[in-house]
Amino acid sequence: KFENNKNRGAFILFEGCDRAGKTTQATKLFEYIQSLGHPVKLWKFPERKTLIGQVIDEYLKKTRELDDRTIHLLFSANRWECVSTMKENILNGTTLIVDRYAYSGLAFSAAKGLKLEWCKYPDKGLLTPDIVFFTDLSSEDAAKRGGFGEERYENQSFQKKVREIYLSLKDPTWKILDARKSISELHDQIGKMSLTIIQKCKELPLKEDLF
Ligand code: ADP
Ligand code: FDM
Repeated sequence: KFENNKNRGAFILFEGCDRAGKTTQATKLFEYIQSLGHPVKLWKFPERKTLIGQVIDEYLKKTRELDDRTIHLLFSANRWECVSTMKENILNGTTLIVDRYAYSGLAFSAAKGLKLEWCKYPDKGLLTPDIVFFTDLSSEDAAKRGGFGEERYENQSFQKKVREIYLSLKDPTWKILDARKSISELHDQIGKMSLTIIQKCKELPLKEDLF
């Protein structure tokens, strides 16, 4: 373990609407960073394997109905139950590449009509990402990528609302990427920025002040 966060890993987050290329880019970045010999792990939220994650999985697959606020709190609890492991990894020098996090929580719940301020509160004080790659794609272009799946939220009009809310949430840690670019062009851009942030983070404290 390193003292005072010295030589910690970076917390790199991917956010974006469905089909925007988050999983493709997160996986490619993971392979790239690993090939350079840096300790790195790939994470994804919701983490469907935990007890709370199983309930979330049923909700997303539409085999369980839950009140909007209840599911919002479960998504948040699913992050909190992972946070100590995430922190331990980062402080041990491992870079975490995370596919979706609290911004997804805000965008999807607010798109259903819940107040943003109410939605933010349960995630207040979570580990703060060092950089957020937002793969931006219109819902029309997303629909062209093989159509939407069967899970809850996978339809064009809802994704349109989600995108608008996402874009209202951006802060200086966000890098908005045009997801219409080629997979390799995006990967090059993301790879360069990630190496810079990995170096920078070695000297910076890990923050726990989300929202
Ligand atoms: P997400 O994780 O954001 O839902 P995926 O990475 O699963 O998105 O990508 C959704 C679909 O779009 C996949 O079929 C993937 O191969 C394709 N795709 C990803 N990135 C691009 C890109 N830059 N250009 C064209 N198609 C892409
Ligand atoms: N989602 C994800 C939320 O509504 N809130 C959250 O906090 C998180 C992390 O779950 F529709 C939604 C977003 C998406 C679904 O799908 C997860 P993927 O395909 O596993 O990312």
